[in-house]
Amino acid sequence: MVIKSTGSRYKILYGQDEVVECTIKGKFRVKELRTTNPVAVGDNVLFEFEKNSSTGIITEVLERKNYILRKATNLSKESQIIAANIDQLFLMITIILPETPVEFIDRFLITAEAYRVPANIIINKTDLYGKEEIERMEHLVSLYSTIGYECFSLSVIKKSGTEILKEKMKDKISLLSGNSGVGKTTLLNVFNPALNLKTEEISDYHKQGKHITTFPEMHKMPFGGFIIDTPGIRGFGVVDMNRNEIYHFFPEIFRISTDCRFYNCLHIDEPGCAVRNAVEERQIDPLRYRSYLNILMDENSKYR
Ligand SMILES: Nc1nc2c(ncn2[C@@H]2O[C@H](COP(=O)(O)OP(=O)(O)OP(=O)(O)O)[C@@H](O)[C@H]2O)c(=O)[nH]1
Ligand SMILES: [Mg+2]
Ligand SMILES: [Zn+2]
Repeated sequence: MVIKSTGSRYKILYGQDEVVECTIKGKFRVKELRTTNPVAVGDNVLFEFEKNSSTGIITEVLERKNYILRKATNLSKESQIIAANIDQLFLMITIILPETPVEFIDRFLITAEAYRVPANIIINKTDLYGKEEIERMEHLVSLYSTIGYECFSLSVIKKSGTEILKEKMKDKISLLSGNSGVGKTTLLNVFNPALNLKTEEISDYHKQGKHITTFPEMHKMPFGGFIIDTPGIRGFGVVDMNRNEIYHFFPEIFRISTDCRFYNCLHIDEPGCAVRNAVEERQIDPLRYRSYLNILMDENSKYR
C-alpha cells in the first residue's frame, strides 16, 4: 500500500511494517483518468525489488475501491488524485483561527457525496471559543448532524473529545482534510506521539495556516487503522459535476426536490419549487441553500 507520494518517488508499506522506497518506470498512465499522478496514497500496488537494492519499481496499480480527485484549478482538465481506497473522510474545521466558511464545508461535502465516501466533520480548537463561537459551533453541529453528517467537537491541544474520534477511526482508513492551520497534523501527533510530525502556529497577521504539510501521507495508528494527513486545502475543487445534478449532493435538498412541480427544477426561481419553499420555512438552512446557488453559479460560469 502506498503511504506517501511525492511526485515521482513513493513509499510503500510492505507486509506489516516494512517501508520500501519505490519509483515508477517511464510512462505509466491509468487509462480512463487524466491525472497528474498515476499512483496515489492508499493505492495497492505490485512492485519488484531492483537488483541488489532495497528500493523497488512499481509495476501495477491494483483496482481502486474509490478515489478522491482534486482539480489543479477550476478550469484545468487535469486532476490530481489525493488518495484512493478510503473508508471515510473527515473535514476538520475551526470557528476561529482560521475561520471556516459554510460554503467551504459544503464544497467538501458535495465532493464526498459525489464519490460516495462517508463524510464527517471535526470542529477543533474549542479551547479558544467564547460564548459567540460556541453558539456558531452549536449551530453547525445541529445543522450538519440533522442532514446526516456526524460531528465531533474537540480540542486537540487539551486532548478533550479525542477519544470518541479515536473509536470512530479505529481499524479504518480515514482521510483528514481541511484548511491550513486547523490542527490536522497536531491531531496525528496526539494519536501517535512517535510520529513527531511538523506543525506550526498560524500567522499572526493573516490568521491563516502556513501550509506546513505539503504532501498527503498515510500514518499507521497504534489503536488500529490509518489516517491520511493532507496539505491544507484552499478550496476543494468540485470535480466535473453536471449542473443539473449538483443538488443531488445536498441530501436534504435532494429529498425535498421530489416535490418540485417541474422534474428539471434547478431550484432557482421556478414556480412550484418545493426547495425554495422549504428554505423560506427554514426546513432547509438558508446558508446551505446559498452554498448551493453559489456552486451552481460557478458551474455556469465555466461554460460561458
Ligand atoms: N488552541 C488550539 N490550537 C491548536 C489546536 N490544535 C492545533 N492547534 C494549533 O494550530 C496550529 C496549526 O496546527 P497544524 O497541526 O500544523 O495544522 P494543519 O491543519 O496540519 O495545517 P497544514 O499542514 O498547514 O495544512 C499549531 O500551532 C497547533 O498547535 C487546539 O485544539 N487548540
Ligand atoms: Mg499539517
Ligand atoms: Zn425546485
